[in-house]
Amino acid sequence: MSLAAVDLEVASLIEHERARQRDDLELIASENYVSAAVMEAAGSCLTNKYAEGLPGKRYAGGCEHVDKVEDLARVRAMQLFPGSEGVNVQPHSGAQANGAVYLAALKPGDTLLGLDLSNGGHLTHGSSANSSGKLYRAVHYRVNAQGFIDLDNVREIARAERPRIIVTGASAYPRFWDFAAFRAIADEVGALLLADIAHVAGLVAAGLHPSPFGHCDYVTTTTHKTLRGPRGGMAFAKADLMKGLNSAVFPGSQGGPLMHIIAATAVAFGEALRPNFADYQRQVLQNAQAMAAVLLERGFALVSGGTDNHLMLIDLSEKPYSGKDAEAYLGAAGITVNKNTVPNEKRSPFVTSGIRVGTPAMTTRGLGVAESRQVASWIADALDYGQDADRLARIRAEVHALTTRFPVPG
Ligand code: DSN
Repeated sequence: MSLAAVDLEVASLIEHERARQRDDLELIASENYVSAAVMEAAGSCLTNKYAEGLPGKRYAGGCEHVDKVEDLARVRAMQLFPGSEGVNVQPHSGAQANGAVYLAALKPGDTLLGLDLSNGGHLTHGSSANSSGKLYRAVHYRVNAQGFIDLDNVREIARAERPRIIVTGASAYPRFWDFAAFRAIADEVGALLLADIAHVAGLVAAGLHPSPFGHCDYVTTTTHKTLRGPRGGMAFAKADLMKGLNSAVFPGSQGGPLMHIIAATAVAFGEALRPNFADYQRQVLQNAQAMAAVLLERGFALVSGGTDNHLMLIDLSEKPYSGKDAEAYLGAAGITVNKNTVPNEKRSPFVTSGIRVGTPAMTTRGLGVAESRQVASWIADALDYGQDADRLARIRAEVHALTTRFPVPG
């Protein structure tokens, strides 16, 4: 029986969400649209299967097919990231992947050094609200006045605090990471080095962002952002650290892996290994450059003055409205973004003084540089005239006319 026949309430909510994703412009930097093939694998009968353990060493029978699926995902993951030495594709999310690395590498109370949350870091990089900040002694580095990672600041804190692990990577940082420089600091203080590349993994795979492999002891990522797979996570480690990492994932922190998601991940990685994936990532970057240029022309401040990657942070500190207001104005104009803290944030995380804008999803539906410039103009108009409901409605109609021309995959 179809979903609608069994449960009209849920079916109709899914239809509303499908329409929202189709009609509005998705600019949340951590989101993307998967292909129909990835969606099919994620919705497959593999959701029925328990497979605790690793391929060939399971705690349940009947794993002969899912073993091959997980092996495909692992092999393809390592092909996507040359220099990787081992991977576990079972973490249910990026947060789970980071938690497993910490479980493998740290003892409770050990010191972890990561990027400050309000400077673009992630909750799992030692926020006091997250287990990473409750179980471990978390200290943080910050960006400099220009909005760039301050390596002098990192070195100074590392020398003073002697962390057991240094965490690189971010949720809202628009510039490249210098993993070699972090390796030198980690070596100087005897720390392990983790790169959480959840945001930039697709760019790394395409060779458009420096790779952490060869520099870091551990690398974690989600699978659903620039990598364009199903919602999930994975964790890589140097060969001699893989056994500990595998035990930290299962039985350390998870039970049965989500085999339908691992199958969908294998499909997405197969897609990412095709040459047109690098073309897509190049377009993601060109679109981000085009949007940043228009926003700067229109007088908006961008954290660090621009972007090297798929996202930019509009700093609204000097504007008479907050990030929360801006998110609402843009939402009324059919453009979905998220409010975001900016360096030296004065407002609460629920209000903020910034918005984060990303190009992965809109690029997947085929928007190019000309459309990106148009979208940035709409953003500027919607922010400049946010109190004018008629104007926001007119922008929304134009947004919908554009999105009709660029269907979402699947
Ligand atoms: N929520 C993700 C993001 O938007 O970057 C990170 O967890």
